[in-house]
Amino acid sequence: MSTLRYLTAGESHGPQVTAILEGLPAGLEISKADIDLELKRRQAGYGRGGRMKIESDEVDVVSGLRFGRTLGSPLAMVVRNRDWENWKDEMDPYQGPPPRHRAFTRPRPGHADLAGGMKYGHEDLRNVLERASARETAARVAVGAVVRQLLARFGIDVLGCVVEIGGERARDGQMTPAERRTRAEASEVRVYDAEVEGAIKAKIDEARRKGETLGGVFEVVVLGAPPGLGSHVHWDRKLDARIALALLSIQAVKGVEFGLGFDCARRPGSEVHDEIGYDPGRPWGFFRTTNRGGGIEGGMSTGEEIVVRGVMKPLSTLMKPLASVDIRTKEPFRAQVERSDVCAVPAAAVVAEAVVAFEVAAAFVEKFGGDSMEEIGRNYEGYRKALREYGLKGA
Ligand code: EPS
Repeated sequence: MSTLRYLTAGESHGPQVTAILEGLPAGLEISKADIDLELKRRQAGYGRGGRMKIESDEVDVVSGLRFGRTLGSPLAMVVRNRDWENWKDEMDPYQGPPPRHRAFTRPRPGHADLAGGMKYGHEDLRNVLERASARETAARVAVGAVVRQLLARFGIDVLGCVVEIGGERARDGQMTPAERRTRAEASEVRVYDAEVEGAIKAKIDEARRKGETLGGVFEVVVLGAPPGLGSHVHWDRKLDARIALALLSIQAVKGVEFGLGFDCARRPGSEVHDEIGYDPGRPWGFFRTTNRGGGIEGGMSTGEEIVVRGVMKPLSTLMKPLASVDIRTKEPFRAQVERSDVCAVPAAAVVAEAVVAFEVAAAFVEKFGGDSMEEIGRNYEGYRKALREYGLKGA
């Protein structure tokens, strides 16, 4: 069984964020331009704050790649923080604190500040917030951009968009995934419903005026995944469980649902489960007549689209700060005001695409793994053939 895994490192105002992706097969063509495009998509979105005017993210692949192809060795990637220039003294790895240093001692309700301070014994909560920051997601998007290139070789595509911000919800319509993508990409809030886009932007403007922040819901759809990724045999091999973990690990994400999700609680079984059909003309022979389950049954992909949504809470850095306590003096204070975004749900949709792509790629490599792209290709072709034969049995 081959394993694809990654680690990220980096503080928000340190020199860089770093990702190491291990377990990639050799011979995968990687385009730097495609990684940079994903990084750029993550930076966009109406509602971002001043930081995104400073950063212009670009990847530097520093190991594992030669002449544009993976070697099979760990792929290390770096995204530099331009803002580091302004934080060199405050974030100096070797010496300090600098003379004008002021510790961050007023934790923001809803942020990692206080729980992290208590857990690690930090008296300057910057030691927590720097790593808790969603800046880290630049590294995850770089990883996602690489594995998407692997998935694309096997006809698997991942799309992310925003479905709701601040209570303004996109109407589903009957759009094809391609139409949705085109519209979401053209939208400043990554929403495919042009009418609701204006309402969302107005809500974000209003939140900014009021010193508020806004959350919302994003959706990720995986197209072209074969049946049988993940497994029913053990809890930590279930594809939906892994995707849920990945999405919940994105900063400020509070919930995840697949297909009908929480709406399953309000319907009888006959309106929840997807009936099964067979048509030798379909890619996998067997198919579901509906996709209420969101493309995963028993922890395994069914061959239908995988549809998952996540909810992001409003960011906890408020310009209209909530009540808190200074951790040194214990005096009640308004929480510390830090520069931040008003809404980052459009960015979260891009991060969600990346982490879902990673989980699907990890399950794919686990099932079809080999040391080279050719070997994975052979294994995948063998499985496709086996599925065709499975469908023809008894016919
Ligand atoms: C973030 C706070 C803001 C965001 C940041 C995440 O940064 P700063 O504190 O420097 O103003 O802009 O997001 C990014 C830097 C990014 O690349 O997405 C936070 O506290 O999570």
